[in-house]
Amino acid sequence: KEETPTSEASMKKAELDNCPSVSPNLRGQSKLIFKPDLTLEEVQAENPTVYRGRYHPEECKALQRVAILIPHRNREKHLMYLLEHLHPFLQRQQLEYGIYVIHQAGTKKFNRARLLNVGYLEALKEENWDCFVFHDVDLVPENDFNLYVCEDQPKHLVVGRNSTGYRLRYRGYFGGVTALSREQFFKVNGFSNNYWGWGGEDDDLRLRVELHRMKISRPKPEVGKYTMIFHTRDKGNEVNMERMKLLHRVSQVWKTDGLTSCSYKLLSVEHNPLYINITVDFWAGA
Ligand code: UDH
Repeated sequence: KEETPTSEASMKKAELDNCPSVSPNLRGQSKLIFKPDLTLEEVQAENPTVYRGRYHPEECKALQRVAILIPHRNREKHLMYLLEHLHPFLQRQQLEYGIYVIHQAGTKKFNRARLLNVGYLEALKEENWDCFVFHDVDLVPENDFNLYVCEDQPKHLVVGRNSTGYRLRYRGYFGGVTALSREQFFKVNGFSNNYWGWGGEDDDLRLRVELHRMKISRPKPEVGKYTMIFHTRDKGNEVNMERMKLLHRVSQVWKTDGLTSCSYKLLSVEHNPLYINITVDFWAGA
């Protein structure tokens, strides 16, 4: 009987024992330093085991395959600092992961939620990821016990950030960094595609989750700590005045507005050493 050809790498992976549920390499809270003259080449040199934006531990079989999705436009410096910290952070957690940056081209208002839907759909074309972490570019985790894995309920990972005295912004806040399994995100039909500019799309996702009788979990406050890299409001991301109106309609529209109706023009998919860059454009009227 003929054997199915298997690559050497996947055979090696199959022979490994599972990684422990909590990695022995975690360090806990750390003081973050942002060197003003850091370059992407330096970050690359510090991460020789990351290949085309992806990594898997050599010592054991990761418990989950996690795709990190970062919505992006014109924040290169923030992206560099996030990559600098996130790669070693995820490696200490012994995860198999890929970092996807979904870049919005053009001058249309920024649409964070639609970019994240694109990230989910495109990332699944190259790997059947178990878990998706939706990650703002300016939030850097301080404590590696904040595990970037999915659980039986959706997770909100940013309990507090330095800029708000490490307190939750408001009750029910579900923005910044969240983790949903492939199935959880699929079940709620992803994000709405209709939030242009700043605000509302994260509350919309919370409502979708609640409509499906799921319950958001959070790490302990001392673990869910982030440093926000300071910035002012971006051009093209002005406050969305429609957001309250949209939020009132979630229960009527979630089925038809989301992953199932996400339209975009894919301009490129590039496998850079430290991340996969997906560039899209949302045309007028879309
Ligand atoms: N983003 C970009 N480019 C943009 C807009 C947004 O990359 O032009 C992404 C980025 O990942 C960012 C996320 O979308 O982290 C969320 O946008 P944001 O950082 O603007 O949202 P946040 O709530 O800040 O963090 C709002 C404006 C802060 C003004 C502060 C004045 N006191």
